[in-house]
Amino acid sequence: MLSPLLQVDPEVFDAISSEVRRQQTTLELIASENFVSLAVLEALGSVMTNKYAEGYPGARYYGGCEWVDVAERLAIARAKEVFGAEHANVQPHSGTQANMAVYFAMLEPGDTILSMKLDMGGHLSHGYKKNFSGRAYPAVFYGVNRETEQIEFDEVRALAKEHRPKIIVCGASAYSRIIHFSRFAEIAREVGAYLMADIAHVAGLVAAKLHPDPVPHCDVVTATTHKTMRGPRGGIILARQEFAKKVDSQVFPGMQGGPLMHVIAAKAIALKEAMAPDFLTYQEQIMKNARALALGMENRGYRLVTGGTDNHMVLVDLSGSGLTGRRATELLESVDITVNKNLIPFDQKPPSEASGIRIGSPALTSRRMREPEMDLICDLIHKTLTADKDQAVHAKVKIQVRDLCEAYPLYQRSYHM
Ligand code: DSN
Repeated sequence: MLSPLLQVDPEVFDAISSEVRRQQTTLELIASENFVSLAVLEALGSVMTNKYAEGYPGARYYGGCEWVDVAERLAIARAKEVFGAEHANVQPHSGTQANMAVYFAMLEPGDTILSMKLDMGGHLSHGYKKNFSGRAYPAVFYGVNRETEQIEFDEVRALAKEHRPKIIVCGASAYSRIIHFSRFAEIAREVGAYLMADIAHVAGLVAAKLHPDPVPHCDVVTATTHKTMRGPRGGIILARQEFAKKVDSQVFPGMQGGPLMHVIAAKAIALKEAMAPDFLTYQEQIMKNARALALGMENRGYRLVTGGTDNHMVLVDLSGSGLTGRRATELLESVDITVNKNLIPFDQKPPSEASGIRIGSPALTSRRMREPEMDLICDLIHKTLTADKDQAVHAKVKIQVRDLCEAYPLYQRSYHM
């Protein structure tokens, strides 16, 4: 039988089939990407997408919500259990929207945010001037120490004392070291600020207790479910009970209308998967693989920002290689290795060029690759970057990439694939 999608829309069918092939045949090293389980995929393609459910379980503005209520209640209960949180809201469509709801709940327009600078590892939604967060709220930024390239708590404290922010935001998108939530909490207490942790990147490591836990130290914690958590694309908010009502009312009706119930069902599944024993093994392997990537790149002569990694990502400084991050990304893409260009601390180059690349281990760990494969991948990266325009070398690397992808197959059982 022909797939309904193929019959209705061969162009989109073709785009999806080609994307499946791209994911199967490339080495995915983007630190924020992952491959969801077939169970999560099934929920994302389910009839729950048909349902309007504005409101919360048991208190909706539409009839017929009994089954979406089951899914949302499961997601909420599991989020609270996985992260040990007093309250969870699983409706934000993304991490940025989770952050927006928190700001709406805790700040008035004009209140100051203190957060990590975007070009030192922070995130757009932490007060960047072109993002809603920087337009609605004055933002002051801490960076990293020039020598250690790590967060400097004396700087955070001094800025907090000078600017008296209403909220301190900790958490990063391009930072390969531990975030010490307890130290941020001390400073927040000293200046009477709220503390929010955005653990979008390290949520899976936190859930597995391999990274310090923000929940006891923060008023509110936001996360995405699609990075190390290996769930559907989306956001969640964890909060102390005292902020529960405020947060909920700012997600809906404050910021969003109807929740994406198929995504919420998929979040429930991913959270159940996070409670299974092999999730811990998976997260441990993510960290081992990131350390293997760090070692592999260092052994081949590359400088790593901060000198290494404590989590799932490595920032590689390419300024000694004569390549920009953009050029390296293009070269690697030509041999089917996917990374992203990334600014390094105190970068002299603009973001469109950048002096570094960010590489991460979650996606390839989901394909069950381990340390020897990470070392081989570093070799392939090094060969590609040093061969520059040598087509013969690139062709050889491409074959090795294909062999590796075939040895660690992805999505072999789904009807689409
Ligand atoms: N775009 C994400 C990342 O790549 O880190 C953050 O939202």
